Amino acid sequence: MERTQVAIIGAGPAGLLLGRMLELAGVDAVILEHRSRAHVEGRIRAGMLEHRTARLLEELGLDERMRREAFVHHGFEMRFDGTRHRIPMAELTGGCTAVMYSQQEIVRDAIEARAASRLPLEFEVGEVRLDGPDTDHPKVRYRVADGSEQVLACDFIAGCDGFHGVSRTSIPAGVLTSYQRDYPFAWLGVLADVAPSTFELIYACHERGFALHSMRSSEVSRFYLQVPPDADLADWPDDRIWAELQLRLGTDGGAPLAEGAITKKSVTAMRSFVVEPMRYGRLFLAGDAAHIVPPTAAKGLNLAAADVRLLADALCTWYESGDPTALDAYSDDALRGVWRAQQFSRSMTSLLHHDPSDPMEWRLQHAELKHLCTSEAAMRNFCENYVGLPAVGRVHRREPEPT
Ligand code: FAS
Ligand code: PHB
Repeated sequence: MERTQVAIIGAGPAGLLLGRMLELAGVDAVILEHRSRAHVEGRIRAGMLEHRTARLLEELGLDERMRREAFVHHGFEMRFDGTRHRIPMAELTGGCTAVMYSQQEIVRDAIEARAASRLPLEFEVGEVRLDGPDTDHPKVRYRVADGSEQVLACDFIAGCDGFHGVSRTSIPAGVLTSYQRDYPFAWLGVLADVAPSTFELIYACHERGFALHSMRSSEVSRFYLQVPPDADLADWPDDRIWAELQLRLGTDGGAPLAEGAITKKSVTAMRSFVVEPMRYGRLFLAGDAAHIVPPTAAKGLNLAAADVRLLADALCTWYESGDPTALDAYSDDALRGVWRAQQFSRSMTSLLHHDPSDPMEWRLQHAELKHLCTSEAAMRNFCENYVGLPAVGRVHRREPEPT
């Protein structure tokens, strides 16, 4: 039987950033991931970091490539009825910016850092099972490539294994309360080998549906189109995607989008989901394992980082002093930020997507959009939510060895 202090299930942003914070504090952890390294590093997901997430990557020493390659945005555009409106986000939030640096780059940087530190991160493990998460001596059982079973004894288990993971579903029925809302549309996400048409993001509210112009680098653009929840990629050939993007993101007299080869397309369902509490004994849930937000406001990855910053602070405090207060407060502290992000993500999703079955809602959305784009107070409130909450939780450092 192996032993560690914290067993981390999942090598997505939550698991990897938690592992890094525990490493800096001198707390032992093992990360168990059931997909391959290539699969984990190749997943196309989030693209925008809140101010606090970018600062956290700097504190963790994971910012070297981000500083070189990321775009720093001070504002974004709203488009509707053929008009365009720039929202000066940084000016309205005391200088908070958004950083365009994709999730897969963060995952790559964090995996490389863990390999450089020669710390345990096991890919392609199978049949992960949690043993006694509600006892003082939990274990994680899993199989390795040769089929043999391993048993990892630990003090704590961090369930960072996403929405479809094993951690949340290991908690007995009746312990958790879950909240879910499914939306009557999905996002068709597109990667294209073409330079972004604008430096900043463009959100478009159009009667044919929502569209977003984003980016991954100076040569790669990222787009999203609102599609029906059961959309089939076979119905979306490249020329139809470009035609829809040009229509929905177009403005009166504005230049068309630059087009290029589409290299990836996928459909993502839109849902809001939260479980309470985010803890069961010595099992702590973080990130998508505990909550899912519609991607409209780019909160998923940022919430995962906020959760594990709180959890790492609480775990390190317990190891340093035996004080369980922060561990006992983790779920409530994390859920405050989760519900704030859920409310804003729901609000931004409702504001920008079109439900043709509700003409009155469409009029109400336009009234809100016009107010948002003309009232400084409305813009300030929107931007305060968009840039995210201030960081909570301390990044602990290992005490230097006595000389
Ligand atoms: P993750 O799902 O990223 O990571 C969980 C990890 O656990 C995975 O590597 C998985 O393989 C592993 N795992 C699962 N079960 C396991 C088991 N039994 N044993 C061991 N390992 C296991 N967010 C945004 O902010 N903006 C976006 O544009 C955006 N787009 C998205 C598009 C898609 C298609 C999806 C699915 C999500 C998107 N998100 C977006 C949200 C996304 O970025 C998540 O919020 C983020 O990945 C959360 O990170 P984790 O909590 O680490 O979960
Ligand atoms: C993205 O680039 O993935 C992205 C950016 C901003 C959003 C949503 C998604 O609001």
